[in-house]
Amino acid sequence: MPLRPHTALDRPLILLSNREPYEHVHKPNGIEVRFPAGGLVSALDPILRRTHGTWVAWASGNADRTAADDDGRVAVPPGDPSYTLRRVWLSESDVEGFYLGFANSALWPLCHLFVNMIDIRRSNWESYERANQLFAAAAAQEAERVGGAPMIWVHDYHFALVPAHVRAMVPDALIHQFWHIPFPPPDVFRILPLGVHDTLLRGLLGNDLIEFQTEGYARNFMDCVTRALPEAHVHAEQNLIELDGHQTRVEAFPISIDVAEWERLALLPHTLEVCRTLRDRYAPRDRQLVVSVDRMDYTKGIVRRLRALEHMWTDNPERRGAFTMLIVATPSRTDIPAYAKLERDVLAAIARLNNEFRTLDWTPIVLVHDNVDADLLAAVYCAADVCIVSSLQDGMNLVAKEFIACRKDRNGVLVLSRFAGAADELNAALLVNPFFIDAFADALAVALDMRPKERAERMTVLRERIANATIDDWLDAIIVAAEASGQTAKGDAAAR
Ligand code: ADQ
Repeated sequence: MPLRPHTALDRPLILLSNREPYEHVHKPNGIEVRFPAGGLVSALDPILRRTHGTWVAWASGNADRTAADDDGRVAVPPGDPSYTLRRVWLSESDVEGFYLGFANSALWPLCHLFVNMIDIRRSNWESYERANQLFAAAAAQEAERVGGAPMIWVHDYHFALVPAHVRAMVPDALIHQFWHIPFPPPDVFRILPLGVHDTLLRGLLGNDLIEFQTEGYARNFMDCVTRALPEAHVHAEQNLIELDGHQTRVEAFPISIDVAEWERLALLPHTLEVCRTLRDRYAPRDRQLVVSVDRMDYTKGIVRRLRALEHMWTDNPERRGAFTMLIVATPSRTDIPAYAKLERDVLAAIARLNNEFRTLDWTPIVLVHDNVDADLLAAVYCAADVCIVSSLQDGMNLVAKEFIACRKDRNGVLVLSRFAGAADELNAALLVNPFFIDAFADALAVALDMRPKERAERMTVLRERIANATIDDWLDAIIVAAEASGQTAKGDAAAR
């Protein structure tokens, strides 16, 4: 992805995320480099290459230490190095306490409003604080190494405390952060204990700019600050917060996908062939194919989706055999008990429904419980009559956008939860409330019965939406806004 000319950075870029873009692992034949799957790494790697920047991340590979120098640095991409990966080592107990514990068992359910899943432990919080200090120190060292007044771009909820720590160590850095998941309203946020929720907010206010997926999450953040930090001045109408003489802008930047790349994948001969095979196998004759693609996560509403299917097949026997449901779900965070339980529940529910409704020539639900390559995902999207995204809460949801990008044929219906950030932009989809099981099943029936003309009209609008809001546009807008917020802050400091 080329950087737009006006996005050219005139300062060194240091990016900080939990996942690293390249991981070294021991294999029987030596050390192998893995490029972790996921849209974000592939979206951000090119800007690091172009700007010869630095990426600070957790060293997750078991051969990472061997491949890096004594300071944890390794030149990447392997074979054609153009930027520096700075690895941060975490002890096993910190991985458990910081990552699995506080980030994924307290902050993740909190931000997604799963209040009964929130598990707060003192030791996990201490580990989160420790890990944030370690990452901040690594970013500060890199800032010193590269010199100048760098742009430090922090990613996600794992690092709420990093911005304030970095600001204390590198006062002239431009610091900003993209928050990938929802931000909860104050009544939910204050479930975090005193001393924790205010520390998190103060940490985030070390940023010059905080980027949220939607206006709603940005508003929630400002409401939380108003409630928890009376000493802060919140100028909500200007999207600005002042604390201890420092200004933070708070804005919405809905993330997107590499639309052109998904369009390309969808038209590959191999993709078209797999697409045909899927239809022959699961949607022969006039049977339809409904698909879903998610990480196996309780926020994605997989169990509710199965309940809606059960409701439909129980109340409308004529719908049995009329479509096959193909669920592609990649295992996720399996070390956390809530995720292991979800996996068991989903497998059991699918087995039960298949047992109850299957016929001689029809298996109602097919589960692919695996991580699938992007070209195969494109084939799944292309083969679908209907794609369901039933998140109970979701920062954005990229699957919805990937499905649209793959449907150059303007066929296929997107059934999209109102509670995914993507619903703000993609309101030409069939929007559903996944908590309202009957209405969810009704919407699925509408999608299955929709005439080609309406399918094409809706898909045309959806495609126009994403054509004008790609990952390039997102990156471009953030870099420009971050630079502008840095200049405002500098101007204000000079005026004081
Ligand atoms: P996620 O919660 O992971 O991301 P999502 O936005 O849907 O949710 O992204 C998932 C990505 O994983 C997609 O690119 C998808 O193609 C891929 N994927 C899903 N299932 C897969 C499978 N079985 N095999 C291979 N790949 C699979 C978080 C937030 C979201 C936000 C993103 C980006 O929770 O709300 O949209 O970050 O900011």
